[in-house]
Amino acid sequence: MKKNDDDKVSLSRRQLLGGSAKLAALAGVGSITGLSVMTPKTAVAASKSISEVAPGDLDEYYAFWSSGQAGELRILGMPSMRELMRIPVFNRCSASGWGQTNESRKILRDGLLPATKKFLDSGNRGGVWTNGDLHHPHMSFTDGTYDGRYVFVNDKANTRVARIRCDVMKCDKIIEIPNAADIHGLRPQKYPRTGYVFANGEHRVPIPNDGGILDEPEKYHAIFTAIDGDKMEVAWQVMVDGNLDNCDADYQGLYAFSTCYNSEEATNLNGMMKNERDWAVVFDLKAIEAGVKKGDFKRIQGVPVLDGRKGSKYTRYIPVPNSPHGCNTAPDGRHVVFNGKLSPTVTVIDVRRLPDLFKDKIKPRDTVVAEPQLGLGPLHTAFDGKGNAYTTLFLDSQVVSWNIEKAIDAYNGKKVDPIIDKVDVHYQPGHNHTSMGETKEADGKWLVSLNKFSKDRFINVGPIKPENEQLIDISGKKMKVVHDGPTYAEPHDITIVRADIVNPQSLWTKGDRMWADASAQAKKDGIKLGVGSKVIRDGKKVRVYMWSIAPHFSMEKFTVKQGDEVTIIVSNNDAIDDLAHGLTMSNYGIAMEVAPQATSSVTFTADRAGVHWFYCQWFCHALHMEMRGRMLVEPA
Ligand code: RUQ
Ligand code: CUA
Repeated sequence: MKKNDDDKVSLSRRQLLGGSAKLAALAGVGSITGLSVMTPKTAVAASKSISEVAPGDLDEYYAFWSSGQAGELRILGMPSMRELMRIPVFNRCSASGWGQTNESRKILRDGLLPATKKFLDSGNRGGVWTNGDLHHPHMSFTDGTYDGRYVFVNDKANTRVARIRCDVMKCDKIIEIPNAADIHGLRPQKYPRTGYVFANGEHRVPIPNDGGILDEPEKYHAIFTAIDGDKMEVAWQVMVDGNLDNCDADYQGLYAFSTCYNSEEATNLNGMMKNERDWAVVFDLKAIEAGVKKGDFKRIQGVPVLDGRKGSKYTRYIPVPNSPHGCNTAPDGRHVVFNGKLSPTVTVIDVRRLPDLFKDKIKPRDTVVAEPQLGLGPLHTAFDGKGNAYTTLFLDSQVVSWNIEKAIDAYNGKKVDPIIDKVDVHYQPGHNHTSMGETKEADGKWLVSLNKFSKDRFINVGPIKPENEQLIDISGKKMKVVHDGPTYAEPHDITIVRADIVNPQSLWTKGDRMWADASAQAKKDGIKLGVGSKVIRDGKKVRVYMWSIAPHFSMEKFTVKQGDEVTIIVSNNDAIDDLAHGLTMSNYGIAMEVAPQATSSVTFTADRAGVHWFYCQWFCHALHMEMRGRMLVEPA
């Protein structure tokens, strides 16, 4: 039996791969697997790892992993650090047909600005973007903690924000952000709920950016955007001074924060700024909402843009040492940490001082309650919910743990050292993240350091190396690196969510809005999806409706004419866990997944005459290989 044979092969492969750390840990086996670089000392450490999730056991956390320029979102299990799934978002995916199916193309295209659509329709660009740069995945919140509804992500490459539905783990909305350039920092509102998704336009650009301006920097602006996360529409924007980097929200629903770098460059030409420091910008959400209500904005490209530059009632600029990067709100609900990057310090403010700041009763620097010196290149800070913070030191290749209260005491002149521990990481960490760490339920169990370089930590795979995501046990006083995890280009940031919060479905729900267009068209064609099996000719357009039950397509063959625009709509009628089908049209460049109870469709021009086999490319049955049919394209 084919199925059994295949199972045997895949099992032994799986055993080999899954057990490779253990295998390598056994002296003498290293040479067989080619992992002879592993020293006995690390081998012992690996075999004792408390992060091991034994075969058949399940992880405690979902970790949503960005992939940078790869453009997708990934799900890893934690603490095993096993990669569980890839969710295509801004990329093209060969396996699932993301970027090619009608359903995904609608999502990739609908939220683009008219000018971008026009651009993508010209010059053989294919109508949708096929690349993206996904930095920051963050789950939606209710009442200060994750709620399992959505994960929001940014695209720095093409100025977009996307939303992933956690019920089916698919992207359902992508919008392009007008007026801003290159969305970087992204965080959801924590309280009362998401609510807003805050997004930073990193690069300053002329508004409007129509080619008429180059060397008039005073006409360049950076834009802070609040997106309505339910509707996936821009709610409002605020124009600020400086370049926006990262952002976060408070636990009270009153303020949002952004780090701002490059202030001198932003202002020296119009002579407004001689400050040696850059800023953290605080946004007063209630004042902004009132401003929007009152009409105190310019409508640019359809969205309200408020003026939040220096002196505005909507913002305050807190001077912090040059080029701050990460921006992290502590789970105590009071402290926000701005990470120095070029300065060895982080700056801590207390949000309870912000009302007085906005009333101008205190100066911006009076909101600062601590500024501990931690080491070289602090980029991002995570928290354990017990009053401690963990900051990555890019230049030192370390993570430093420190106590917030002690840092405050030291700032007030007490002779205390806030630093608890330092641990080497390999190498050059960017983001780090703790389990549940950006919520009020931070549990202080795990920390992941996302290191930009792996260098010698894995067997050499050529000039491009994986990153190294290291799992660190923070349950004790001393941090302990317990696992090295290679990941490909280039995870920036993660969100670690307790498994009980995330409850995806195993089957799609028939009639899901994902394929609403196909349902509507089927209705017009007098067909019920998953029931009808029919070829509809509509002038030069041909619609082929079929369904699948392992190991069959409901249609063994169909005929079209050369030059027809063919749409194939496949519904998977299997209602069994993990029983996905797909359709690949050979030698046509067409492939799509059809998950259990889902419908997928794809449209192409049948401009190549001949017999073309279509087959199912997701292993579904002992007779999976036989699951196929033929399309005849009659010559014109
Ligand atoms: S950034 S390495 Cu794109 Cu989040 Cu800091
Ligand atoms: Cu259906 Cu393979």
